[in-house]
Amino acid sequence: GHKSCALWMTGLPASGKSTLAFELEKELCKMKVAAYVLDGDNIRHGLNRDLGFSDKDRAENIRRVGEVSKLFVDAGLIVLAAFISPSEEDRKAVRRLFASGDFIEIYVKCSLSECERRDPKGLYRKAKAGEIAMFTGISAPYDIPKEPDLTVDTERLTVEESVALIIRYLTDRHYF
Ligand code: GGZ
Repeated sequence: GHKSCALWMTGLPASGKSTLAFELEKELCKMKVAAYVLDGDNIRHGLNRDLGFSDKDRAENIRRVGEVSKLFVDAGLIVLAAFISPSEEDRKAVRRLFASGDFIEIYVKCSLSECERRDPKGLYRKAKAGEIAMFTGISAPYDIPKEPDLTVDTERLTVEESVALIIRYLTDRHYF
């Protein structure tokens, strides 16, 4: 068996949140642990299709994802939530929904210059050309986590090393 929890990945666009979440999901699946990824792709096209990227809409996006994550945790899963979640205050509000130990904030750390260099979807380029307003890192803020439970530096670690770090964090604390 395993202890269910929400692994909340926060970081700049292109910092590696979704990549890490899906690799972790694969790894947990191999370990027979029920895990599920929530990210912008499956949430913003469905449940949150009414929301954009204003501060108010991001806050509501994060609030809803927090509530959904809590339901998944109640159902016994390990939830991998990969959202920029730029506001420290909004992340704290999500943490308060959970019992201590059920919410693990993971700062997916990567410098802005490296995120801009990766730019897998060309969004930084568009944001800098003024084609996307309120783009995190360019024209919208990102609060660096003050007290994350874990920091994963994707500029220094490979995906495999990052996944191993998170698995070890959970193993050390007896989640499985
Ligand atoms: C940030 C944006 C924006 C703006 C569209 N700012 O790399 P992606 O494309 O696939 O992932 C990003 C995703 C971010 O959604 P989140 O739900 O994680 O954001 S938040 O937690 O702040 O609510 C990006 C895309 O949406 N995208 N416009 N203006 N990211």
